Amino acid sequence: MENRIPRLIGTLPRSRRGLARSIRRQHHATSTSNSWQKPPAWANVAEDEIARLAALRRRPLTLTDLLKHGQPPLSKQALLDSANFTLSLLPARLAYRIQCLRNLPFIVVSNPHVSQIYNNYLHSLSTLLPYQQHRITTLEEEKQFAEVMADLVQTHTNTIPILARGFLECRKYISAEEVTRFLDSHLRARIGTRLIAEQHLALHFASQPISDDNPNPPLSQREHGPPNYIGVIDTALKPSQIVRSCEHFVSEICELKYGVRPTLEINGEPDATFAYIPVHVEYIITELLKNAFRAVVESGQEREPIEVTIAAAPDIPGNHLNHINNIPHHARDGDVDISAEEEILVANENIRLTNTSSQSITIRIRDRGGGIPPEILSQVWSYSFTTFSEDNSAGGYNGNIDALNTISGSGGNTSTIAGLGYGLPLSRAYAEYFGGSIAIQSLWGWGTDVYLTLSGVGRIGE
Ligand code: ADP
Ligand code: K
Ligand code: MG
Repeated sequence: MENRIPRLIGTLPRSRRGLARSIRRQHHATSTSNSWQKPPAWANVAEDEIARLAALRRRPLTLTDLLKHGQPPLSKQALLDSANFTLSLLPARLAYRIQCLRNLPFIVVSNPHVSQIYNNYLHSLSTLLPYQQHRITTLEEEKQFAEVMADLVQTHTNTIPILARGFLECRKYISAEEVTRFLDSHLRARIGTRLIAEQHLALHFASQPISDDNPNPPLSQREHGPPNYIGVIDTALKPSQIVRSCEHFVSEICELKYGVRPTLEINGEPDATFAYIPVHVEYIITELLKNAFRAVVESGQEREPIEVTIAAAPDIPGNHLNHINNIPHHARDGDVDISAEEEILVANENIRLTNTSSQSITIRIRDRGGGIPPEILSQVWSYSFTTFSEDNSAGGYNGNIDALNTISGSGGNTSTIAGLGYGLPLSRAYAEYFGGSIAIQSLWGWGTDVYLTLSGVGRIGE
């Protein structure tokens, strides 16, 4: 699911898939040489350059940032602006991540899996540095830059299972709290960095009719990518549709594990739509459904349907103020170093650009799986805390080797029902990234309600 390049390709019109494939082939060729033991030559980025870049000010990413270059009709200038904007953000973010990884205890950074991630960051930074010297001014340069973005996205695809394995192996040397603190900022920062790269890649694919001879092709010549999309953002995302496709996927792995398929009912407003990033919603809903399915089966209540209620916030004037109130005052992005006041200013800027159809959607997932024992409630948000184990022994901060061994090579342990302990904290990181939230209400002895609120971006300039 986190494997966004194949996903992006899946949503592209056929004519553009060839380019995507050639870009992928190219960076597969580069990433196979990636070995942690001996940092390859390209990973030599000068120390003082990393320090200089890491010290640069990083500001939070807003959906406005993502949308501003991508609105149809896409022109040559907008595409070049998007490339330069992307280039202005990424090196500082990567350099700061390199520093954060270095600040881990030495024995942890020396772990082969953690150092593999460290080297991936060095590699990505080194591929961007040549572009820092000058702006991207031609379509040829932009095309090369898009290849660098595809490489960056691909290189970092497996970060989560690799880091999970690394921290599992290092659990004697670093506390669960320290790991959670590191992962929370690292994975939140990763959400933003991937989005920046993927948004430009998506615009690159959507811009194919543009050429130097034809910098502003007439609308009739343009394909805008999948209908309703601006880059990676679906401006008419229907949560009920995503719930159904995630249900299908989770039912399969549930049946594989337990031999039963609980049912799921959707009520509320199944026709509601809003503007959001589909892959984020898919990740969150999959994790929440896995938890609900597991709970009903393990408590012997698999006949009790899981109830999903979709509620769109009413469109009343002034309602958009909710967006400001919803922004949590802690950084939603691990790479952001600004004050809460500034964050609100940025949120305001976001809202000015959106019209009144902007709204938030709350999805309640209600299961009859017995609830969460009060004594573990405070721990469920910690990375690697799980009560899942193949032999049903007591839970803890061990994560689960079995879960790791069956990782499908995508963004998390997507092919197993539970066990890595990353589902809830990572879902919350995704939800909070753009000012949403996840709250759990457990009715111990009966079941669990999970409230997922996502703040949409609305449609911009119809
Ligand atoms: P994992 O599913 O890998 O264990 P999560 O972060 O998704 O990791 O969940 C952590 C723990 O929270 C689970 O192991 C389980 O004990 C508890 N939990 C989460 N959702 C539910 C639910 N709907 N019902 C009962 N327990 C839950
Ligand atoms: K957890
Ligand atoms: Mg889970």
